Amino acid sequence: MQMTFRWYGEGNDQIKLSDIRQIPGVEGIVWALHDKLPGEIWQQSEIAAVKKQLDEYGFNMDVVESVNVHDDIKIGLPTRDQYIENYKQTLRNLAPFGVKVVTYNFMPIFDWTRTDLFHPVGDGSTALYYEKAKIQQDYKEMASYILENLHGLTFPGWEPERMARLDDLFEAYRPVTKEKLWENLKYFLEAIMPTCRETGIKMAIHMDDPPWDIFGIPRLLVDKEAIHHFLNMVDDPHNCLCLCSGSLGANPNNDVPDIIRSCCGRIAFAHIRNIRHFPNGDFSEASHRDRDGETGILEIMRAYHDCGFEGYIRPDHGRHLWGEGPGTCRPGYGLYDRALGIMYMLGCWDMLEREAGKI
Ligand SMILES: [Mn+2]
Repeated sequence: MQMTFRWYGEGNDQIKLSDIRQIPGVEGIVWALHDKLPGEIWQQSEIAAVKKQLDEYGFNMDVVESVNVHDDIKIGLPTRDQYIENYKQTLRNLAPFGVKVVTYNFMPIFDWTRTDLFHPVGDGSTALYYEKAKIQQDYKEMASYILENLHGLTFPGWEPERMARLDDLFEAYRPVTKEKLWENLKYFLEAIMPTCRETGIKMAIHMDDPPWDIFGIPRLLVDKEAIHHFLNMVDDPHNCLCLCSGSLGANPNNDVPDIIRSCCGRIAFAHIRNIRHFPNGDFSEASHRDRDGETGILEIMRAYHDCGFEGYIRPDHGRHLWGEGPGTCRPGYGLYDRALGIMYMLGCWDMLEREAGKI
């Protein structure tokens, strides 16, 4: 297991690399070129500039999150082939810098979706929150709420350019059934697998968040059955998962530790986060401590340890603590709760290692 921390880049994140350096156990930065639109080629000079920043603090840049997939690929338009060529070139440009895992998602139109980005948890902190009743209504209302609360920061999947043409996007996705979306994902992966074999880069698809259809648009990576369908559909060791415990855990029927045990060899990257469910179907993100939610963090850590997991792990969304809030931190990506999450996970891991006689 290698611990990492997501960082949004110089001038795009209030957290500094020097802050992250003080969190025990962090070996790598999960990074991206956040000013790139989906479909654009990442140039080596731009990648080199990030590498220089990370080198200064001794962090590796093994994991990219995300290289976003252009809508034309998801929709299956004839123009997709050019965007796939661009994607392959980006992989070729990343490989010489030591990049080993590229995370992406195949969610149509919306990336992760919440109705409240700073919802009171009850102890003075705030967290991301999903109010089920609100997602059945107007998608524009939800999108504009999220955009207003990003405080000028860019957020992958929520690019203002894309959000400005939501009606067009919904129209373009109208013919894309769930079956068609699976086909388009297969087409994309089969096209890029030779480049992955050539560069050694593993593609790690993020789970859909939340793991169910929203606003009538299909979502694919939602449960154990779908994950196995995905892995069998393109059965290549470079076709991997970014297994997000929080995304899957939003559906209380998903047994996340069981899912991990069933496909651990194909998990390249693990997002770990805890979810608290409410009886009406709402959910809130919680601290990483096992008992603060229902995702089963202790059993998740045990599952990874039992499987001899050698991939990358990072704390996923955290609460906003100690003065963090709108304007001072990215929703879900403050410093403190993610640092606490790392210490909790490393505590679990070290104990498992000790029990196994490894340390
Ligand atoms: Mn995640």
